[in-house]
Amino acid sequence: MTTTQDIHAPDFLAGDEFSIPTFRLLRQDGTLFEGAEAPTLERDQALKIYRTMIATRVLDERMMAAQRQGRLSFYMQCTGEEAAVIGAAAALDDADMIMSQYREQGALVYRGFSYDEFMNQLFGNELDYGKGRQMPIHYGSRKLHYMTISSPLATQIPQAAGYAYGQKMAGDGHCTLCFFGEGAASEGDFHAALNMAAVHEVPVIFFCRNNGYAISTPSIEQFAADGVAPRAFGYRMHVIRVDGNDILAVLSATREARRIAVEQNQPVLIEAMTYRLAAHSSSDDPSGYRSKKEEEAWREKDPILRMQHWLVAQGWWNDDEEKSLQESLRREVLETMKRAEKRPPPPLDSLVTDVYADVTPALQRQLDRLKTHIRKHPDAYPKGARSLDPDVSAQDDAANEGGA
Ligand SMILES: Cc1ncc(C[n+]2csc(CCOP(=O)(O)OP(=O)(O)O)c2C)c(N)n1
Ligand SMILES: [Mg+2]
Repeated sequence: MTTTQDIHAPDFLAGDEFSIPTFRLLRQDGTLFEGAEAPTLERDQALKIYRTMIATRVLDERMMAAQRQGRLSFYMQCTGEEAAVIGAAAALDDADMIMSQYREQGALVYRGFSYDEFMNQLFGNELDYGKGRQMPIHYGSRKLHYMTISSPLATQIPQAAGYAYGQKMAGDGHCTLCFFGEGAASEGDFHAALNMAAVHEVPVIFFCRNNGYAISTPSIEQFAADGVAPRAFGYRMHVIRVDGNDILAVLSATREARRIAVEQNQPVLIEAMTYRLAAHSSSDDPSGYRSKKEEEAWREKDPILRMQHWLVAQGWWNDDEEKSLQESLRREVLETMKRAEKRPPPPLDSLVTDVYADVTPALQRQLDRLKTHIRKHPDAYPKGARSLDPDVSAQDDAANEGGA
């Protein structure tokens, strides 16, 4: 469909003719803006959201410290973006699909992914669902409808459009929420995905975390337009910009987006304005590309404190509860980490056993060569590595279980 309206002079429209407002409900002190109405939120769900925010931050702090101690090879924090991520997850049905980028572990915590499950993936031990084949932070859970993370940026965006098309065909009333950063939105895949979703009218929520940076590149160097939100018009899509540090606004906007997606089979774009308070990853040092002053200004807008102030004003939370929650979570992370570190890696054969229905001769040859190499240089491999013989590994398992 194109417009039929004619003009008879070269009257250009300028790209900056409209700017998109930001939807906000909560002030930093936990009070509502004048005229703002909090979304319906029962005490139990409010506390679940808040506990999830704290559990995510504690996990991030501890695992970053573990990386610095050399216990973990790599880590990425969600710090500062908890309201955007967890507010979005809390607006969904638990059976809706979530497709993430890599900084959205809070959504997994909200769905019930345990610290044990996080640690098994981070340490790539025998209980890791990915069998130790991926870098740390590539979580996923079939049970929790959370697609496994993949590193190449933006690949999840067209996949989300396709998955939501399947949901529409199945007619089961579910949608897909796809998280991505404003940096990933610079990939061609973003545009292909939005166009495909709009043309095929699929129930997908594209949730952009605009945290101001793609590693060291500030968003001002990424696009000239007013953020990512205006792009929705080009695809004829519903869109809203929301204060990503305001949990009530994120929850309310995402609930409404879900309603549009599921009831009208229409895609929606949400741009959540937020800030990555920590480094991009454990391999990054932000002091090279942004000022302490800028970071401090955003620390003042901490999304967790904003929700805490609101909860306290409701009479649903107090300092003692805060202290005991923080302490028990810290203890739990440390205990879980010790358990996961001690577990052996997956058996070496698992590298090839479920790639195809049967192990191909070429893969078998590679595995045999690898084993010969490891036998020749045993000192170059971790002491805790499994026996190279799967039968002996099975015996080890039985012995370990007996001794545990
Ligand atoms: C296709 C591709 N190009 C480059 C990279 C390297 N890379 C990893 S994260 C990242 C920045 C992404 O920024 P953004 O989408 O804004 O997410 P944020 O890290 O800010 O949450 C880049 C360039 C990659 N993983 N994949
Ligand atoms: Mg970013």
